[in-house]
Amino acid sequence: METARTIQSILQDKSLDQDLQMIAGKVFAGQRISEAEGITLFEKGSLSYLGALANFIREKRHGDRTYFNRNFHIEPTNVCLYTCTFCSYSRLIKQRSDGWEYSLEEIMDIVRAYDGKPVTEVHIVGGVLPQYDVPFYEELFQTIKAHRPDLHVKALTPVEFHYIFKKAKISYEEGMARMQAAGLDSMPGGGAEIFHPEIRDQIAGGKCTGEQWLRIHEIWHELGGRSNATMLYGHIESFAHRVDHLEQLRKLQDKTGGFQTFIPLKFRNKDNQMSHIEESTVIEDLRNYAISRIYLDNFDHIKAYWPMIGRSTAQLSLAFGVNDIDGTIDDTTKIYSMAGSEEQTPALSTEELVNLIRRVGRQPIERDTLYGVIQDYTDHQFAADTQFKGYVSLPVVNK
Ligand code: V47
Ligand code: SF4
Repeated sequence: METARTIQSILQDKSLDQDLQMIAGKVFAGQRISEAEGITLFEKGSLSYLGALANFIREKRHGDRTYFNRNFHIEPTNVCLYTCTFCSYSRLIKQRSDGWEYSLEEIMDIVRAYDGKPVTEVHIVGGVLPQYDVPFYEELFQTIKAHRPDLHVKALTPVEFHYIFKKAKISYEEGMARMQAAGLDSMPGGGAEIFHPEIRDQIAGGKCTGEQWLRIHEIWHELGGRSNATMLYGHIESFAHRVDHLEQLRKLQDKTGGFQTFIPLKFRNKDNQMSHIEESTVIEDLRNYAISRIYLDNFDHIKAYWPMIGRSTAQLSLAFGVNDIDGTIDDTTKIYSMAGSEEQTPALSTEELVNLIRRVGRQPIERDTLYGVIQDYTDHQFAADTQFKGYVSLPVVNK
């Protein structure tokens, strides 16, 4: 796609705001933008301007390549002792009698249900409860690995780790080393929310702090592990809080290089304590993807999590800096359907995911969790290849 011309036309636009002009020049030259410039982008950047810059970076790094994987989720429980105001799992919202609390055997039944299916990753995350402790997770990871050694275990977040290590009276260092020895392969990006205490204390009080979240990822990276990072946006935070969050991630990434993917998570407002807050618009969602792509110059990948934003916005996001749309999921996550996402039973076959990416002119690549290429589907013909209707141009960025 002709994005270089698009960013060049921005550079030549004499009527453009001076600050935005400067930032476009930096992005074109591959230079890092400052925190103040990040805030300027949020305050003044139009959708088409941000899209042109983010797509320029995306295509410089990845061309049209767009990654997905074949995965399934296990949520051991949908009850939680914490009371995050945005979460439909919180005990304030959910009566324990409405919930599920799987035993190790029940979790293994789910793992075994995928025997013989070509999934490469299990993503395990859910609420925090006392019975899920260090010995429980050690046994769980060991049992999964003994059953299916090639299945990548992407599990838990610093929220659980902080809680279980404190309870076991062990250090983060010892705890993460034990998790790794038991079979933990990588860490998903959850629990990050907004790091700044002004916001975190109001929406996620009591669970690990922003500093603790970052420290646990740092220790994991020092052990050679890889992980993801998220940001929950579109509730009570300001643009400055979002930029502070991105800055903390960029700093840690400079130090360790252990993050693979950044996943902005749009706040969904059904059945939680912040239901009165209106959800962000699709324009704000796309602007947020684009600014994340521009700001996080040391992150390889920006992911749109389609079960949360829906398939159409996921397609659009591929023109706003996103180069990964997660996985097939197989209707195994409830976090977003319970919080009001359009995707009430999220599952896509490989063919559907491939076509979703192809229909907006990008190249679908199946990856493993660590971004090893499993298969390039660009020219792949499915047995009954009836869905792909050819490239449909996007109106905003390609003008
Ligand atoms: O930490 C909870 C978020 C996260 C709501 O690493 C909500 O590949 C919006 O982190 N509205 C967990 N968001 C999920 C997560 C994740 C998902 C997909 C891929 C990866 C990855 C990580 O979900 C929580 C919280 O920030 N969340 N409730 C809600 N109402
Ligand atoms: Fe518990 Fe996580 Fe929900 Fe907070 S976001 S209430 S820690 S499940």
